[in-house]
Amino acid sequence: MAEDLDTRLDAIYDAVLAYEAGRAAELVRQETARGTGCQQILTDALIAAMDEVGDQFAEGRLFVPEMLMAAKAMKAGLEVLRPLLSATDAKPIGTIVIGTVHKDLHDIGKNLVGMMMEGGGLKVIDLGVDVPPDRFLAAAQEHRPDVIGLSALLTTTMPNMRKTVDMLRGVGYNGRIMVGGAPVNAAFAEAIGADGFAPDAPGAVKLARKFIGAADA
Ligand code: B12
Repeated sequence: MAEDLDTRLDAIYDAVLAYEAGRAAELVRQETARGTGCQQILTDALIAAMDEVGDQFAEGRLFVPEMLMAAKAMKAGLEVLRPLLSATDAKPIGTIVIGTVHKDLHDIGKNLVGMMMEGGGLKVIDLGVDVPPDRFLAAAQEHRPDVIGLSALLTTTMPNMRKTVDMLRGVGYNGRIMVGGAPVNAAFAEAIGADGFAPDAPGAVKLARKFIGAADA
């Protein structure tokens, strides 16, 4: 009953746009219990709602406080999906250090990438948001990760990706570096000397597994 599914996904979308975190979480819970896939809930409801919020913000129809409330509702839904996205019984095939670059506070996409990396068999060390280059460097030295993932959602913080890559390469970090976030693309990744870019969380996992040399990647 495709129509019913659409209606139910619309209800999750509406809950995020109404800033109702509890309702969003409960509807996501009901949807997973029905067996609907995480990707569909993410793409058609939760991420779609954040895109709408971004559009309304760009048009001046809502402001930062509303954007924050919608983000809280989205995060409540995402937390319900966390155990499903990060579940794995396998021993980790490698380690990724991930963080949002300096002066950037957006973490929903980075968190989603982290959850799916765990599900893809990687050990994840999450440095959080507003991470300056030297903290990435310290984490690289401490954890010796196979991959470092940098996230940025603002055009103004993209240069901090370059600074981070420069600092890591400057001290001879020779693992892989991948970048992502809405304003980032493959050409930018190449221009700053990163090893790769992925447009979304499943793509990020595929790329990390390829870097690590996993059999299926
Ligand atoms: C929610 C939100 C906020 C929240 C963030 C809350 C939080 N905890 O994250 C708050 C309210 C704090 C916020 C603040 C601001 N925001 Co804001 N925000 C958004 C919004 C609506 C949604 C972002 C989001 O979560 N999307 C959903 C996730 C799942 O998608 P994603 O982040 O893109 O991640 C996916 C991929 O990009 C990729 N990915 C992400 N990271 C990585 C990392 C790697 C390694 C890889 C491989 C892949 C990857 O995989 C993810 C999953 O598929 C966007 C609009 C938008 N459509 O993006 C604006 C947006 C990013 N914000 C914007 C702006 C302007 C701001 C502010 C400057 C507003 C202000 N005047 O204060 C501040 C900046 C604060 C700061 N210093 O960071 C602009 C940026 C414009 C630009 N070109 O730079 C946007 C685009 C809105 C707009 N249309 O104008 N924001």
